[in-house]
Amino acid sequence: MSRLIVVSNRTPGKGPAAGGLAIALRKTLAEREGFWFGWSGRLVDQPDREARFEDIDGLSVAQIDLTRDDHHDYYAGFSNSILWPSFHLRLDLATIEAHWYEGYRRVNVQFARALLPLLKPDDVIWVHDYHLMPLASELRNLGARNRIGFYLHIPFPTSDALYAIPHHNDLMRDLSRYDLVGMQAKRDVAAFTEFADHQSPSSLSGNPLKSVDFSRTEVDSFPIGSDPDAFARLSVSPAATKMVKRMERVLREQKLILGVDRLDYSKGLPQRVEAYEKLLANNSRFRRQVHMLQVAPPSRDTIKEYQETSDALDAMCGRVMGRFAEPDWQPLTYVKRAYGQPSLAGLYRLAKVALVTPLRDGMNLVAHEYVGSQNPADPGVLVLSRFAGAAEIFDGAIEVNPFDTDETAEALRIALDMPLDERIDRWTRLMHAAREHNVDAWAARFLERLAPATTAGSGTRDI
Ligand code: ADQ
Repeated sequence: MSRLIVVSNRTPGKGPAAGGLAIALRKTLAEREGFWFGWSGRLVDQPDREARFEDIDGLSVAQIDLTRDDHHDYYAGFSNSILWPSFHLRLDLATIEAHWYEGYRRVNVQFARALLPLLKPDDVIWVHDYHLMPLASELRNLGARNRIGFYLHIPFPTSDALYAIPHHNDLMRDLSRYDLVGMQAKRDVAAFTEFADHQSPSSLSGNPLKSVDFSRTEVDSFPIGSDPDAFARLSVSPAATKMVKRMERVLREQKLILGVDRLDYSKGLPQRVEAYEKLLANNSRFRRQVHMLQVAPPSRDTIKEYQETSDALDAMCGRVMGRFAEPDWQPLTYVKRAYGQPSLAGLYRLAKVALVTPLRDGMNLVAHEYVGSQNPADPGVLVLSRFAGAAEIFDGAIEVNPFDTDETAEALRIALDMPLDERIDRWTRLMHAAREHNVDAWAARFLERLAPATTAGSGTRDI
C-alpha cells in the first residue's frame, strides 16, 4: 500500500494535547509507514529549508520552523482574520490587509519546498484545512504528480462571502489542483457547487480570469466525528468520576446545563448566555433548580475580534449574575480554561443539557463527545444549532436557530422538562449516528476515495 502523508498547519503535540485527529490518524500513519508534516510551533529568524523528523509518541513527524513575520501574515493575518471570518459568514469581522496574502502564499511555498524532497512518487498526500489551500498548486508547480486530497474542517462560504475574499479566484484555482476535496456537510458541497457552476466561462463571457476548471477534482461531503465509545469509557473513568463528584458537591440537586467551546465568535456564546437569561426570566420555577457551566478557553487572543468576543461574554455573564444571583445561588459559572478529555467526559455525563449553539460551524465535535459520554439509562439532551454541520447527522437533537434566543430559551425549557423515555429514544438515535460517523470511519472513507485504485461511488459530484 502506498504511504500516507498528512499535512496540517501544526503538527500534533505530545500526550492529551494531540487531539482526536492525531489519535485517529496515528494508526493509519503507522500502518502505511507515513508521516505527519507541518509547522513545528517554533518562530526563528532564519528557518532551515529542510524539515526535521521527530518521533512524537510513536508518530513520525516532519516539521519546519517559520519566521515571526511570515507566521503572523499567514496565520493570524490571512488565515484567521480573512479566511476564518469570511468562511463563517462574518464579513463584518474580517480585516483585510493586502500584504497578508503574500505571507500566506510564502508559507505554502515553504511547506511545498520542504515536503517535496521527502516524497516518493506513489505517496498519497492528505492536506488539512484553510491554512493550506494552495499547497497542492505549489507542490504541482514543483513537479509533484502524487494523489493529493484536501479536507476543509470549516464551512464552505456562500458565493457572496467568497467574492469578498481577496484573491478568491486564485484560491479556487488552488482547490482545483487537488484530486479530492472533502467538506464537512452537504450544505458545503452545495455552496461549492453553486460557486463552481456560476463562474463557468459561458456565464461570464469574456472574463477568462474567473473560470476555474474543476473537471479533475472530485468534491464530496465527509462528515468528521469523534470516538463516541472512547468517550463512553472515559466518562466513567476515575478522572471523570472525580470531576463529577466535585461538581455534584456544588450543584447539590440542580440540573447542569453545559457549554464547551473554544472562545470564538463563531460559537455564539453571548447569544447562548442570553438564551439562558431568557429561560430564567420566563420560567421562575427554574431559578435555584438549574446551573449553567460554560467552559471556554481563549483562542487566537492576539486578534482584536477575539478579545471583543471575550469582553462581550464577560459582560453577558456579569449581567445574568447581577440579575439572578442570590447569596446562596449562582445561576452560572464561566471558566476560561481547557480541561483534559477525562474531565470533559465527566462534565458531559453529568450535564442534563448540552448547549451546542454555534452561529456557524464546520461540524462541532463537542456535540459528538457529549453524545458519547451519556449514561444510556438516563441520558441528557442535546440542544443543537441548525448551522453546525452536526445538524445534518443528528436528528435526535433539539434543533435551534442560535440567533433566535427566544427559540433557544424554549428549547432549553423543553430539554429540562423532557421525560426519560423521550430522552432515551433521542439519545439512542444520536449515539447510532455518532458511531456511524466516528472518526475512524471518516478517515477510512476519505482515504478510500483518494486512493488511486478505487472508483467513485454514488452521490459524488464531479465538477
Ligand atoms: P473547532 O472550531 O475547534 O474545530 P470543535 O469541533 O467543537 O471546534 O472541536 C473542539 C475540540 O476542542 C473538541 O474536541 C473539544 O473537546 C475540545 N475543547 C473545546 N473546549 C475545550 C476545553 N475547554 N477544554 C478542553 N478541550 C476543549 C474545527 C471546526 C469544527 C470541526 C473541527 C473538526 O471549526 O467545526 O468540527 O475543526 O473538524
